[in-house]
Amino acid sequence: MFRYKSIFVALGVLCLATPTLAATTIKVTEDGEGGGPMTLTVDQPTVKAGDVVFMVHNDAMTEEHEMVLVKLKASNQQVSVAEGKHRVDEKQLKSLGEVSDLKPGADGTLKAKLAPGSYLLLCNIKGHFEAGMHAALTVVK
Ligand SMILES: [Cu+2]
Repeated sequence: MFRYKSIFVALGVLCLATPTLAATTIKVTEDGEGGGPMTLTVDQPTVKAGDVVFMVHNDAMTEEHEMVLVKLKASNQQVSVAEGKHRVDEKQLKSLGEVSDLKPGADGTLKAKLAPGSYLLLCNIKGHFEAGMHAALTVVK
């Protein structure tokens, strides 16, 4: 009987440990100074559905950045800046969280549970989306 009990305990530990082990880490690098081109890049454009940790690094020298995670309705959904505002209207989008006010050289993390679909990462500080700060992320089963 003792042997069976040990197996059940071992299974229980495995089940508890699995979610942490399954989390996918996505490295996001942001760069660019005011008035120049800016970038937001991901180290993998396609990941499996489930727990994801975004590790965001601001590689700029003087510019503050942020990262907003948005779920798109479809892969071809057009996202653009509101006319005259130089920012994306976040009310029109489904935001799943963000890393905000990331100082030059700083790091931030965002955890999310992602279902299969199309996502967009963007920096919505005034003018930054237009300067190039957006990247697509595809989540598959
Ligand atoms: Cu930015």
